[in-house]
Amino acid sequence: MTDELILYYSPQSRSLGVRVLLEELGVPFTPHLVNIRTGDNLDPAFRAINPMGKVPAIKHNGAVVTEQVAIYIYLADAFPQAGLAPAIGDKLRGPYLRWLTFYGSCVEPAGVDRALKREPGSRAMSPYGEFDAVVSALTGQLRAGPWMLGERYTAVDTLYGTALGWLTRFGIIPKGPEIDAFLSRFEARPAVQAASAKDAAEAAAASGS
Ligand SMILES: N[C@@H](CCC(=O)N[C@@H](CS)C(=O)NCC(=O)O)C(=O)O
Repeated sequence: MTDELILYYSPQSRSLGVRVLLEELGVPFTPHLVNIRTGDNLDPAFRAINPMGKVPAIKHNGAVVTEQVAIYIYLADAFPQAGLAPAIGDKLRGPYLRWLTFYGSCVEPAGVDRALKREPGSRAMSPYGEFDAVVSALTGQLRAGPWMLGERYTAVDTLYGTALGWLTRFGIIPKGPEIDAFLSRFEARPAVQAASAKDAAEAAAASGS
């Protein structure tokens, strides 16, 4: 059976990371534009794919996967030949899942609270504890380098590379030597450059410029 893979995306959004991942995996896919700036994501047709009305989403051989972290885990496992997911039994599998999940359960909530100037509440009640602890955990993990899990580039790096790109660009997470060095390495990757160029071209086309 030939794989059928559809990426529901909007340019200049969290969809970019999944595009980079697909480029790294070398997997052909059909891009399906869901322009969040014109509200396509709230149409019933897209809500049938993702009731949350959020991109990115994928459909692979009929199975829908939503939520960035689930999409990264799913795709890197589905296309193992690229070596972006440590296999079950590999000693990196635990750290791999840990840092992927840490993004969704700690980094994004901390970043969004900070961007919206929302108080996180008490340390014990907040899912991420304290903003500074999140940044310091990340920085500590990047210190040894070159990648999040050390020598091996994995889907964790695709996630953090794209996310730290926008989180630092918007001044939400402060840059520092570790994050700077990581982003320079990440942005030099051919897959990142190719996916970013396509994303920029699609953003221009979607805005009619
Ligand atoms: N929890 C979702 C968040 C995705 C998300 O917030 N996507 C934004 C684009 S960056 C979106 O679809 N926004 C449009 C809207 O909610 O109207 C995930 O991790 O995939």
